[in-house]
Amino acid sequence: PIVSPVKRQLVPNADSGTAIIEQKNIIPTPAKIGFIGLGIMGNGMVTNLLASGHEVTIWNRSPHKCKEHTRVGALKVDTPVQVVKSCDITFSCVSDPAAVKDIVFGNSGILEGICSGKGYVDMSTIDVETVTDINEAINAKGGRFLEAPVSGNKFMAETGQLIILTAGDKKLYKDCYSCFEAMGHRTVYLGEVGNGARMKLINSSIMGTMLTGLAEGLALAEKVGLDQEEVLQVLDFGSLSCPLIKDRGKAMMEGRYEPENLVRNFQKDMRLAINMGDQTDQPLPVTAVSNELFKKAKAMGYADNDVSAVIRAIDA
Ligand code: NA7
Repeated sequence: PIVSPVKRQLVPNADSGTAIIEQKNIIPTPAKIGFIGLGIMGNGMVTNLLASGHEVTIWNRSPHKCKEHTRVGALKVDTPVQVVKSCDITFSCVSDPAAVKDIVFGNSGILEGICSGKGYVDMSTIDVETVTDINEAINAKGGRFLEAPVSGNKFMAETGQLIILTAGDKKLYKDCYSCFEAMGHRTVYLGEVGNGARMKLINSSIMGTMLTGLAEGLALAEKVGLDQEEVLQVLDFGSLSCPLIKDRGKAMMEGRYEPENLVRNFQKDMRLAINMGDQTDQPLPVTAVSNELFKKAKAMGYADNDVSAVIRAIDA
């Protein structure tokens, strides 16, 4: 894959302890940028696009989420098609395949405005079939399409640290350079449409099994009378020292589930990864168990909590 070069100075972030904030020096593209979907991830992405000097037009299904951005210069419109009509490149980051289909194929959707010369970049985590259908529909109207799902969380979106997994129109990938620089730490180009979704779902299935393994270990530690904080310290001394174990482990231990990644979105990723395994006859027994635990956490009322709440499905 083509990977964006690391050419920025990295400095430790004193507030979070584990994270790193990049010193960026971005020259914003003069292209007009649109952004659809101001959820946890989209909100941080738009903040960084605006902060780096991009001209951004926004739409969100619930309009109140636009307020913060219009105050600092974003233009707000009333429908997805208005975003596409007034912009050269439109990004989206919404919940799931159904949401992406709504904004692309629905009334006043992206398809009504896309035409030759315009680009559409979807950053949601969806399945290969949906992303392929969208690519075909956009191309049939003369538009260009790039998928660009992201690996990361709320903090990484807010600090422009996302890992961006692109595939599709190569020229559009290049045209998005300053936008990806603003939103991400690394951008990877993976070739044909579908490879972004594939890479993202594999990434999610590995993270999901790590999260449920961590939750299980911490629950067991409590049962056998070990201090969970000491368990996390011991993990941090060795090869399991990483933000996922450190930060999510602390959240699990303290029972703080303020969303960095939502349980409902993450369970969707696990479900889509399992579908991909089904289609290729690849057994995914570990992902399947992990998916059941995220499903249980959802059923227990933790859908809108952070993924660390999956520990509730284990110690319940
Ligand atoms: P959130 O915080 O749940 O945000 C989801 C966004 O998707 C939010 O802007 C929603 O609008 C929007 N949405 C959901 N359904 C629709 C439909 N049907 N039509 C239009 N807009 C919709 O998720 P995250 O930001 O954490 O994650 C976004 C993606 O990145 C997801 O694929 C993750 O897996 C990775 P609302 O504000 O509710 O009106």
